Amino acid sequence: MILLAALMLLQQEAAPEILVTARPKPFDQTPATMVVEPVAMMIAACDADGDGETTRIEMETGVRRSFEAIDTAKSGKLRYIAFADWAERWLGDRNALPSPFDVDRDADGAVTLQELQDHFSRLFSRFDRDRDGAINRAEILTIRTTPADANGPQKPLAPNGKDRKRDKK
Ligand SMILES: [Ca+2]
Ligand SMILES: [Ca+2]
Ligand SMILES: [Ca+2]
Repeated sequence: MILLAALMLLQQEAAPEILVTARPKPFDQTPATMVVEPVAMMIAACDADGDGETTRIEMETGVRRSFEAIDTAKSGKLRYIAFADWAERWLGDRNALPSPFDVDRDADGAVTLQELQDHFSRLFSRFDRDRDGAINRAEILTIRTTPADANGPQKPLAPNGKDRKRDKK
């Protein structure tokens, strides 16, 4: 009996070695969050031929259509209230970026189609990372990598590890 008990004790002591081969907990990995900015969503929606990529021409056509849908009086400009209507319809929220102050380059209180096209042209250059003249879905994704330990996500890093402010304009 004593011998048997001693054997069982030995087996129990040996048991933890098996646990060493266990896979690490999933939460020890770093989760990535994929999001799309409102303007990027709009650019993707301008893909007219359905090939999953938006060319500059497709974007310009889509931006003009979006502008004309709000500028029903055909005045050629959107005052800031009308611009908020435009943002609500096409970006999903009246306060979604870009703000009218960013787009209205001559600060005359209204956004012309040309000012809007110029702004989207700058956005196009920013999103078209491989410079092939078209924006694919991978290029509009913003991937946020958040370091996490067993207690959950920690302080977030800059998206893609880059300084987004530098790429803004
Ligand atoms: Ca296309
Ligand atoms: Ca203006
Ligand atoms: Ca591209």
